[in-house]
Amino acid sequence: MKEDAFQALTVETLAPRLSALPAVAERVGAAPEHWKVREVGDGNLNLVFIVKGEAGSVVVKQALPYVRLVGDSWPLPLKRSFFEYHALTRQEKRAPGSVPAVFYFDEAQALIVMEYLSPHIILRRALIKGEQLPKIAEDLGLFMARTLFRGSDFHMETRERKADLALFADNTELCDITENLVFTDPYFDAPMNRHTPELEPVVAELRADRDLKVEAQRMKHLFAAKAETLVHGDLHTGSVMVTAKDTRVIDPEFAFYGPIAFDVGMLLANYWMAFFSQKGHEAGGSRAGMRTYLLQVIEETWAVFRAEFSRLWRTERAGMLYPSCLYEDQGDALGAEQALGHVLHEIWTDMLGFAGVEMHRRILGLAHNADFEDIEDTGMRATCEAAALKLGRHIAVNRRHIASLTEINHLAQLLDEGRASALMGRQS
Ligand code: SR1
Ligand code: MG
Repeated sequence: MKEDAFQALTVETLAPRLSALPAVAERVGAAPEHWKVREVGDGNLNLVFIVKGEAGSVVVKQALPYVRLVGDSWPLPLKRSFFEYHALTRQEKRAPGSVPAVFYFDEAQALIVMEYLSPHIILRRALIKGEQLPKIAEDLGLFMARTLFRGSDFHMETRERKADLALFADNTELCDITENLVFTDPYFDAPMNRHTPELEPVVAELRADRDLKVEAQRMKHLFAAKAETLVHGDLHTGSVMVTAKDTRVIDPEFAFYGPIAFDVGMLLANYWMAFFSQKGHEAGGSRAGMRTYLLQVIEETWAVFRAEFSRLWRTERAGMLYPSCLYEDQGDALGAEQALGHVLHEIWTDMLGFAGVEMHRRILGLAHNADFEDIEDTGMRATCEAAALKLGRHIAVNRRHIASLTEINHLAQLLDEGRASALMGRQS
């Protein structure tokens, strides 16, 4: 494809426009007249095509110059595709096999050709259906530990890391989306917000909650100022594709240098929301097993993340921070362990804050989750959402005083059973 002005692809134009690309033709087949093209994008921002031919299939993802969810009244730069491409290549290097293979990138057309994952489905969809994926806790715990540790000053050569930091610093518009939609809009009556009508009393209480609003802004402060590592930036269950045997992380267009805890908190928040939504998906039978499974996934994900992060700390700590010349080389391995304890503790407390605000923004803001949205009975939906809002408020405000996930999961169960309804506003 030539470097000409951007043109959005369509189902009709894709084959004629991409048939000359060896990266596509080699994998799909040389006869474009036999290609079958489907647009399957169900995210908020982009076009996604599956191109199937005699030889195989690929995915073609193209950014649009506006937010797809809202329309062309909200322009959004095409360069997010550039950041997605560069994040994918770094994630593949740092956590091999965890993202789709990239075959081709065209910056002017904001287009990435990548591996077609089959029979994978979006993790969020699997959890809504009640499927228990046996590998997600281990795979995503490892993915986060490896990408987040290896993109930081704990590991990278500082010159290379600063160059990368500068590269991703230009992803300003996508950061701006998160800064507003996640950390600010949910806490006042912002124009694009919406919520389930039956939630009104809970929403009013949250928006009047000074401790919560202060904590949400402290999380935003961290998000904006703690340029610690290359984060995925949008690691929810809609950004993961799964089978029982394989887990791949997709869609890192929000990647930038931010806090390690951000990805971890966002992912766990989406598991808690999946947990609270199960009650609304019980038409086909009880979801008790699914609830137990989701709480286990949360605990195991964090345990795997901690263990792998600690292993990398002990074996790959080659960056400028906490250098071994101060500890191991002087026979003070315990000093390095003490420092690791502090680093992990900070990730833990920050992770809880990010998880809390993520739960709020998916229920009160612009971009909602299918976990709750697919519950047609709005009374039931509001019951599920209210429990998630309360847990989110509790872990955000009290994050420095919470010792374990067991404690949080116990509270989640009480809230789900309607036995901790007076929680909000009573602790801070
Ligand atoms: C306007 S974009 C809304 C949301 O969709 C993306 O997936 C991000 O989560 C963003 O916050
Ligand atoms: Mg996305």
